[in-house]
Amino acid sequence: MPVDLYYSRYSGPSRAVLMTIRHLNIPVNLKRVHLNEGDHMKPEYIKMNPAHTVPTIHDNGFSLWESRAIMQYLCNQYAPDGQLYPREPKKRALVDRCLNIDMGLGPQIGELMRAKTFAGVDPPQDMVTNLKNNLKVLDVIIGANHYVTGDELTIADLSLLATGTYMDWLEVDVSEFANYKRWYTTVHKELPYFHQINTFSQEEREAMVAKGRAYALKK
Ligand SMILES: N[C@@H](CCC(=O)N[C@@H](CS)C(=O)NCC(=O)O)C(=O)O
Repeated sequence: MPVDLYYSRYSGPSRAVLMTIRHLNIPVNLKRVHLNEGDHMKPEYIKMNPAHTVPTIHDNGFSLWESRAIMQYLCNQYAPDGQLYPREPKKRALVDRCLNIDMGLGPQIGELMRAKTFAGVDPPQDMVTNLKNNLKVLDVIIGANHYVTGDELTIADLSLLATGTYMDWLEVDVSEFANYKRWYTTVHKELPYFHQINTFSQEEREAMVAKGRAYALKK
């Protein structure tokens, strides 16, 4: 039976899960959630996910939200011996560490997006500095690795790549993080599904921003 994925096309965490699904060739029913129209606040959605976030999956009677937990579950359930979420404890710990760092980036990106994109104001400098402090740590972790944690692609790459797409959108200058920049530039090109999932036309971006502003004003 296919996995139901409730997602928003613009949401980084949703895109990270979708990349995992595509990478593992898991049959999926895509269920689009329009955040700017309040789909996620409807009682039936909140019943499934009281945190009212995307992504959420429903797999054969089992509901789960939090993108990184979903990615870990999908690997455990559908590709337990695969390299995307290695079984070996130390390798897995390095993946988990990067997923946790990525989780810390989420709210920082969210704040920047609310200021820059939706409110149209310059974000306070400390917002940018906090984000850059995390990018600096990632830059050191990546070092000379090809992928974030070593020689193999893992869900840490997929999660961080989805987050990385916001850097361009929010005009965060990553040039001082040479390893991070090299990793992002090289690895996203290797994934055949990356562009279809993560690229938006200027028109799509503008429509999303306009709807986001209107929804924020209505609330
Ligand atoms: N840590 C969560 C974050 C999910 C999240 O905040 N998603 C946003 C879209 S990117 C959302 O659903 N916002 C609606 C809301 O919080 O009500 C995850 O990784 O799944």
